[in-house]
Amino acid sequence: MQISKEQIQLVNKKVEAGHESQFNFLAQTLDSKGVDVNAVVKKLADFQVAIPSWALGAGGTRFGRFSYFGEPSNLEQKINDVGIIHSLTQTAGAISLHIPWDVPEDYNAIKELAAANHLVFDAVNSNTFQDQKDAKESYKYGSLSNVNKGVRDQAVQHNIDVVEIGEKLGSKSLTVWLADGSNFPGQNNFQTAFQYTEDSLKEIYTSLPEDWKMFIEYKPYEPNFYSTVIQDWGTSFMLANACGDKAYTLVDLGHHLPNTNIEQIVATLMMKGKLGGFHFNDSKYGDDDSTVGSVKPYSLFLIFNELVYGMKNNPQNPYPAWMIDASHNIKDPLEDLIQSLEAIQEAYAKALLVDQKALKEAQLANDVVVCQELLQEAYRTDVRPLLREARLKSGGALHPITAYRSLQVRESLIEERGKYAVASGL
Ligand code: PSV
Ligand code: MN
Ligand code: MN
Repeated sequence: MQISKEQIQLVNKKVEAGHESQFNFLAQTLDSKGVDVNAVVKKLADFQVAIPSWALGAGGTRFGRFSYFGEPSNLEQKINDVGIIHSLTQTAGAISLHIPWDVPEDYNAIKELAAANHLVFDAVNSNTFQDQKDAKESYKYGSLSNVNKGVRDQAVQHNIDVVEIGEKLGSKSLTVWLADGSNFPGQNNFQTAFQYTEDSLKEIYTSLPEDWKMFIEYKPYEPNFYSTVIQDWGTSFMLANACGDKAYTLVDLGHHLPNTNIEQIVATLMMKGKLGGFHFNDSKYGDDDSTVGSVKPYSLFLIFNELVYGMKNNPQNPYPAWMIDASHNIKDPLEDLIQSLEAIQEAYAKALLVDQKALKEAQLANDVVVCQELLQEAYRTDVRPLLREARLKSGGALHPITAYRSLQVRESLIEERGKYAVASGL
């Protein structure tokens, strides 16, 4: 199923007048504070976040999985789903594939389908955390860090194959997330595991095309529960530096121990020009993969405040690759992704409203109270009319969830695909 511009316009018509008065009121208020409202709306309209192919089906836990019905069961259907989200939000103009789950059969047909849905291919993700059918070696005891050279070689080759697949689709980056680690003290030699990982990553890096980037993701625990080889941003940063200029750290919001100051990590990485990629989600306990902004919206705002500062003041850092990396055990995955995009845009818009000049002055004067006031002034602004205006200007829906429901998208998908289709992936 596809949603046409006309269908969206029709749904928008009913709420357009209300939006106009809300937007005008906010625009006037912000204008009187010296905010360039048009510039903010343009930035919001330009901001695009990739959707991972594995987020389109209902997630699950090791205790079970509850289907949401009408889920995509092949790459074509996954692209169609992202196309639906993008037509409603105008914010999801890219899809991120996971190999081998998403290997295209017909590359040209897949590229055409993506283009018809106005999508590009974001980072390709390798998978050395699962054993593949007929694979010679097993990743039970690690992949790039494995003590067995045969296993390391297989994992390196897999990453090189993933890059080749990505090249055929027009991707420009490879994301490496390793499950490697140990479950019990004494199982691994930490130094050897680190050294093998560095050597393997360097080998992958050597066959990276000139205009590609490599993103190295970190995570403190799970699936291993005693140690993880790439456990934190410092480890990822060291490995990226060892590889070279095209290698970067990737921050996944869920991959931190509780109360870690993620905004400070973001600031440091950007200052060093090494923040390459970003995965959005939220968490209460660990890598919960909850909807971004659903648990700690103020933290998300503080992180965006550093991202906005870095994008303006750190030309040494490339424009980061944005992606949602969440799961939705009980929600309609497409509705959850729409909520995620809204939360991301909201935090971004609020961060754009921070009076950076006044903040600098207050910091120099050590006026702690004013510093806090300035951040909270921006955070407390209801910026949703700005998001709606950005969507309206780009042909999206003023209220994407309402539009999704009134256009009966899920019902059509169930009719098209059947109730019990199953997506490949996590
Ligand atoms: C596992 O924690 C994970 O969520 C990583 O964040 C990866 O990005 C993703 O799975 C897919 O491999
Ligand atoms: Mn991730
Ligand atoms: Mn994760």
